[in-house]
Amino acid sequence: MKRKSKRILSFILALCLILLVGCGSGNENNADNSKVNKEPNVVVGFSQLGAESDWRVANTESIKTVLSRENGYELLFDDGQQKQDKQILAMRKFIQQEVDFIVLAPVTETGWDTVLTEARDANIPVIVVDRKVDVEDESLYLAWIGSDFRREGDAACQWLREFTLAKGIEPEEVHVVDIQGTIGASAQIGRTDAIEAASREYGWDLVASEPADYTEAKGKEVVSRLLSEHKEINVLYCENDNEALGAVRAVEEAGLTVGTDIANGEIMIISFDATHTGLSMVMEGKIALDVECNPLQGSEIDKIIKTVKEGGTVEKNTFVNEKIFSIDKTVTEITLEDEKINVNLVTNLLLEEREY
Ligand code: GYE
Repeated sequence: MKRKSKRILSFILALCLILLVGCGSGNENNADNSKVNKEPNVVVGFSQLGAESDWRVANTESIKTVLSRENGYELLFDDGQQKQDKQILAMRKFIQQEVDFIVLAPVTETGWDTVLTEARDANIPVIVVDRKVDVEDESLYLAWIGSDFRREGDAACQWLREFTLAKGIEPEEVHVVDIQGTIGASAQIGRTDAIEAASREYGWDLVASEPADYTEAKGKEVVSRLLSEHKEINVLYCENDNEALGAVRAVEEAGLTVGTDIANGEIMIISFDATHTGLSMVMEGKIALDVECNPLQGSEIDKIIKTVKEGGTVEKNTFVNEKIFSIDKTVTEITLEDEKINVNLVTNLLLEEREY
């Protein structure tokens, strides 16, 4: 009897042991699985050109959010502080670290051939975002995602032409200044080309063109000086919202008024980006027209990386879809033939209706 109960006891103990071991190994497996899931399988080096504007901050945020650890990425981020040398150094570091992909948001278009060749020799595909690179051999980068900056500029000029014609303002009464972005950046080249071409074609007086590096501080400084030098200025074509913000401050500090009555001394502000601050200024009546520039490029980068990982081929150029927002509530869609993305930053924002 005693022996029998001992046997039963050892049987129960053995069963418990098996169950415990079983549960234990099960737990371990679960722990391992969750660890595996969190382990990044794609390492991306991202050389962002800087943090000069609200647009740029939104662009960085979009890329960081999508290329996250939860989504299987390890993102190595470097801020180039608007200096090409710094960006090249960062790219060389990424190459040494043997990252799987490099994402490059280049400060200017030229000067990338050597470092892109180094990346290609190391078999690291480079995805260019926002501004373009101007290289001899296009196979030096895998793909580009961004905006049609010339088209954005043309949309702004078209709006200004229609607006002034409707008001009965003669072309030679339009005295416009181009507050340019960073010289040599695609966004600057496209937007500047557009205002130069429109001024020639429509007969506007393009009083001056000066760069303000896409920043509010520089925008204010340049506009203050130009307003004191050229009393006839009545349109400020600012190549981004931060410059436009600086321009509004400069106009007001000079004792002048921003608005659309340019035949009677008001100064009209045209801008690009359509950030929240920019659109708020449209609603306040301080910016007459804001052309959207879409910074949300993270998910498109993710798609390209996934396609490559699955052995597929990717589009060389992907354009983002954009709109214009104006004081007269004209919301005109700029539809690009080969549009790939349709993420509009501000589609829900309703602009106040205004007479002009
Ligand atoms: O308009 C400006 C930023 O390259 C599109 O750069 C970008 C421009 C954008 O600093 O705000």
